Amino acid sequence: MTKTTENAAERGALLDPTQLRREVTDVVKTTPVIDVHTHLLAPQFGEMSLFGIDELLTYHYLIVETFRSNEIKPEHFWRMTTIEQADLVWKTLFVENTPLSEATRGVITVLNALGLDAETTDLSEARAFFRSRNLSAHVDLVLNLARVSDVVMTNDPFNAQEARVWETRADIDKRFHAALRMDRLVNDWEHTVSMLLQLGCQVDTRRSAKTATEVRRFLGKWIAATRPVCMAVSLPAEFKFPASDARHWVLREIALPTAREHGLALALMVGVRRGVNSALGVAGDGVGRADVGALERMCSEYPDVRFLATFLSRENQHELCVAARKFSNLMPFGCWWFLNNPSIVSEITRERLELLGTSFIPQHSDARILEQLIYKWQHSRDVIAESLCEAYERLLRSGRAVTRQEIERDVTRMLRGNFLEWVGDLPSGPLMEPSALSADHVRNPEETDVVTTY
Ligand code: FIX
Ligand code: ZN
Repeated sequence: MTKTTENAAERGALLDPTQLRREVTDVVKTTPVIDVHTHLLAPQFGEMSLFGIDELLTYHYLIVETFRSNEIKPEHFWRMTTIEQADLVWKTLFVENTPLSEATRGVITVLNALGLDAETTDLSEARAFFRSRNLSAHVDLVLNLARVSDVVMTNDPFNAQEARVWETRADIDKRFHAALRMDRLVNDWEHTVSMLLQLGCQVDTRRSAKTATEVRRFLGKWIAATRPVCMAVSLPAEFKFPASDARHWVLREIALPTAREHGLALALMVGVRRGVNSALGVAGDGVGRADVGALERMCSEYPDVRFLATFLSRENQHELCVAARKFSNLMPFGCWWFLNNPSIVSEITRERLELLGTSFIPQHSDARILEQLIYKWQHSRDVIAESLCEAYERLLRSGRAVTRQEIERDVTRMLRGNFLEWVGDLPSGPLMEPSALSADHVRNPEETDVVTTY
């Protein structure tokens, strides 16, 4: 017996690789996770809170896959009702083809988790099941099955429909936390100015100090009303920092000062190419390799702001890890969108473990439909567990065994602690007085109504 194994036995460490594997898998599967980026909305948001088989099947990931296996034209597809679209997706991807892709397998995982027939040719049983569910009991069931304790939503301050909910509902489910989405301001300043004017803000198109102050005031009201856990923005592959464009001005004069003033972390999601095929609507976005140097310069210039960052291109993942080694105000998170496939999640998670230890957030779900939490987390946990098993086994071979408590500490840090360190305690108290946003959205609610795509 070596000195290490003697000590390990005393500490109750796991020396047997099979047992180590069992414990790691169990801890990863059972530790509740904070889902740091989703597009879910709490049930109090009514029809904006999506769930059920028809929504699952008309997820934009599945719509594009349908166009690859069915000759239907997008313009025809968009004219169909949601139920007709769901039937077509099911027939095309699940009946006429084998659901091997990650997004199709996800639906199979969900159906099985809910005790529904995943081999059926028609959706009537599934539809009846979802119709019969009491929404609040259903949310509890899904969060329990997915072992998700908290969900971070995506909240667009220019969405009047959402604003009305924040104004009128004091009872928003406390497990759902707001994130202040900055896309319209940062990526579409010219159009957003006119929305701000309609909302009664004293702004103009010139990038003046007065305009910046007024927009920060507008955001301050949203922050008071929704108590976001962080701010978030997606950025295109060609994003530069510094730059001389409107995006740079909004970031420097509005977003970053707001993050500073309110002590909010800023999540940057970099590398999307919006509208590569605009006929596909929300499904038409693509990916491009971005410049991680832009993020490094931001982290360096704003050492007092905490950044969360995820890149869409596989080619940027190693550079992101290296950047995080240089800047302790940078937290890599998630395997975003086209990266959320087992082979790539595995590669990225292993790379991050090797370069960053446990100082990263391995995954977020990006769920848009409630039940996706079940599959996205089940699939991700399988891969995260496998990557961790490998890392602990390698460590064991080098002469250091770990205990169950150490595994729990590590996994809790990755699935919860790192995010909490960045954003502080998650708010759970009552929101501000419900009427507080009215001044901004009451002038002409119909005119300012936008359908959010975030
Ligand atoms: O910008 C984003 O937050 C993206 O995640 C989405 O807009 C995208 O459409 C998506 O759902 C990816 O999973
Ligand atoms: Zn997203």
